[in-house]
Amino acid sequence: MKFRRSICTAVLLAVLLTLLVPTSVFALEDNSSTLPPYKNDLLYERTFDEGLCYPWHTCEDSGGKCSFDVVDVPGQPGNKAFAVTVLDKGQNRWRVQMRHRGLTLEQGHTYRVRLKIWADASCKVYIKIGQMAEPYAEYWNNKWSPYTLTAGKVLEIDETFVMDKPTDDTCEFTFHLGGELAATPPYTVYLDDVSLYDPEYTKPVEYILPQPDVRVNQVGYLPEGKKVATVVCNSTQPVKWQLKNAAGVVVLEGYTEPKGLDKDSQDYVHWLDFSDFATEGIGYYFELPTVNSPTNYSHPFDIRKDIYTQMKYDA
Ligand SMILES: [Ca+2]
Repeated sequence: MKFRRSICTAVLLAVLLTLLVPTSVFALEDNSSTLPPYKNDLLYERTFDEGLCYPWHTCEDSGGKCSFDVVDVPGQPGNKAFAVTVLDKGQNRWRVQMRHRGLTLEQGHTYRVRLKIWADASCKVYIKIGQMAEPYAEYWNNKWSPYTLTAGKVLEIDETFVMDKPTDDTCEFTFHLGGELAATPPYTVYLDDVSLYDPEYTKPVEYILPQPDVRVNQVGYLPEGKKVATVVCNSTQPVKWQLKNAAGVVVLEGYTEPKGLDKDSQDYVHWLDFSDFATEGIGYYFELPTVNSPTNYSHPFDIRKDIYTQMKYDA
């Protein structure tokens, strides 16, 4: 499955780089002939043509449900697109999202936004670039209105905007698909050739991912083994954690066990024991729903019997 390959490749990349250069991910340059230079683009995946979508991901909440994949675009050999299938539209538009986080918009810079989006059912989509947490300031959108998609027809967006607010490093590029905007599920929305270009910006050759608050073993965990993650958190009280599967569905939740100050790192650490969870799967991740931090999550990881043998094959 392409989805599995995409996730596995992303996880493998993270694993290898964890072993080699902790917390670093190298930019995978695309060869797009139509988009601006990759090195001046804030986005790390623009064309999906290698079958990868990371760091694009989906988010579902309060009744919203979706699945995602990287799929071939019919009639265009070699061209792939990010595909999000809306399975349940949820209570409102942000209950189903696809998004790219970790963006910094710099005051006074001019940004060019480009993308192609289409769907196999007529629907609406609200697209914005703005803060990923409260107060959710929006720096670019379609004049506060959703776009209307006509089934099977590609909508191309090519706009520029100036960041006229102070530099903000808490931004995301997100697409709201749920609630009142949705067609009757299931249907699929496709994204391709997406770009956020700033000629004044140069992408670091080595992209330093923000270290998540929940530190997991990115090689993965054995289903029947002891499974512990470390949580870095200032709270001296237990904090709530949620284990989610690749589709964003909560599969287990609990509270951390505060362990005190780690003298080496000077971090206050908690233990998160999820040994009771033995269901094999790929792309699990943690979230700390009550922790108000932009990194209140973990990197994705697998729970599989063959984590160690699989690594040998992949490497
Ligand atoms: Ca493509």
